[in-house]
Amino acid sequence: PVAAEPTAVRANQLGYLPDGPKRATVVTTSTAPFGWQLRNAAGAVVASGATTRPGTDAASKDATQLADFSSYTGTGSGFTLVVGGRSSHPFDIDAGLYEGLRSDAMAFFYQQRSGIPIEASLAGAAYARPAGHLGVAPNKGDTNVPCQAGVCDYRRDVRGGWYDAGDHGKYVVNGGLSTWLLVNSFERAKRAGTDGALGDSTLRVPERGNGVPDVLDEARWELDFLLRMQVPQGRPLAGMAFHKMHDAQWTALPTRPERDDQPRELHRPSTAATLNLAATAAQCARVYAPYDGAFAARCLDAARRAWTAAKANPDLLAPDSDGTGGGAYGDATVSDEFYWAAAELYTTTGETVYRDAVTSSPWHTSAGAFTDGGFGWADTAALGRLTLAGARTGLPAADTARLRASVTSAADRHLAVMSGQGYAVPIPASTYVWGSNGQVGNNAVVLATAYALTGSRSYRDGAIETLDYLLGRNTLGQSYISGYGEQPSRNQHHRFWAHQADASLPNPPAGSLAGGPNAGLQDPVAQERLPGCAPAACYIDDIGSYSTNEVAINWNAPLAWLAQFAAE
Ligand code: 9MR
Repeated sequence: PVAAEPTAVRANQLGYLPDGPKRATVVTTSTAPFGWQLRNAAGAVVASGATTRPGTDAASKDATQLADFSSYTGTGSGFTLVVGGRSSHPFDIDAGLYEGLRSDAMAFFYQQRSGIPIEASLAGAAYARPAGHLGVAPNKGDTNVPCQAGVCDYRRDVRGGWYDAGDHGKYVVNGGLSTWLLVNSFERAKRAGTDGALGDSTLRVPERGNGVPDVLDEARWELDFLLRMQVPQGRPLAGMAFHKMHDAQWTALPTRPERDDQPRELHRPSTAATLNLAATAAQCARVYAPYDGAFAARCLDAARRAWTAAKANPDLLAPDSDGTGGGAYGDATVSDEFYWAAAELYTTTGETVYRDAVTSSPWHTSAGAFTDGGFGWADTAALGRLTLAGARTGLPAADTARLRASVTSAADRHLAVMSGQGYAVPIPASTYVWGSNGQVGNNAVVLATAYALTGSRSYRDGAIETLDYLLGRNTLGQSYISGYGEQPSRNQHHRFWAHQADASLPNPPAGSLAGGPNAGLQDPVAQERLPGCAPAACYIDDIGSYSTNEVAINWNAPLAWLAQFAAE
């Protein structure tokens, strides 16, 4: 019998780092090894070897083999990997490979800003737009927002922040998680002594040149919004955070932010949002202290008040049913948010009350703090672990050692999941949920944190290899990051970057990560176009497929974190 020739060679379409892992996936039903050749732009073979590890990839159902050319350390552009007459897309091998993505993945946040004009000089002419939601007609504004009926009898100024995703909602739990990731990326880099690359005037933000690291300027835009979402002193439920604010009804697509005419409403406070604010504001107090003491003090005060309010109101759960005009972000379990908030408050203050809350939490010792599917806006215990494991706290040395071991054993699990698959994805086949690319990124953050804690090369390689998946080494040959690779996502679901719906509008800017394959098929386009898909193939680059192809701050945040790590 004739061995089945490969049908595809899937590689990172952007490329590889000279000192990083370099692997590609060969799609073939043959179990016999093939020779592979790495060719330079002139077509000359610069390295060669044989494929290994025939098997079936559970998430895509593809029969695959592996080509590993990690030992090649030359640099250049226009390389291809050729296997049995099939060629990969061309790619670079370059130490500066991730510089552009580092910048673009962060610029996504500037472009998602509400309440400020997006400047052509920073974003490019196609992406410039007037400020959204400042009370200029037809906007109803975010400056004087009423509550939903029965929630409160006053109005709040909740301007600013980032739009969550393709919609114009602003949700505290998701905003907090995303802010935490950006600030954490800076805290990690600072500890590693590589924060200069995130310093002042390194990003395209309007605050560049103000003496504050630009990543902290960007995160502050959201922190200021999150602080505004706290119920003020003297009101019922003072110190709690409103769960979210968004349009009364879903707007059509496209709708430019400044043309949204829906009423905006505050939804009732929740324990989850309050603890999320407590955690993020406590992290703010710690990290911003060297740059802006007054702001750090404001953050700490807000964090303490949020903690106290959540302790007094531990069961104000956000329901899954509140999804008209905006996402629900429902969460029935908040013990993990209590743990995360306590961990941040303890790390920042060292105070006994927070230490006791940490050590008495079931999440302090639970084996379930890290999961294969990864942390997320509803599952935050891992964030507390990551903070405590990386910090110098007053916890007993044995306790800190145990926390660190929990991070490395989670990272070991992710590595095992990767090596059990054809495409080295750090999530199992059963966890291709809404936003799976964000989960891939979050698990890569755990891997990179394990590297920071141990210096062990396998964790660094694992974190970097996850970028291969996001940049095209997958069953669809799809780069999920706009502007990067030969077959990038172009039509992510967004109300302004909506070229597919209105040719006068732009496509998403470079560096925007699509939500990714979602086996749940939770939108009409996915349901019509993707029936019977294997989990990793449940993706379509169509603006209507919001459950596979939206963008979101909590997905671009781990991408920005990771691109920064890889750029170092
Ligand atoms: O990321 C959210 C995902 O975990 C949920 O399953 C999904 C359905 O509730 O909502 C996702 O978040 C969306 C939010 O509700 C509204 N803004 C867009 C978000 C990304 O699709």
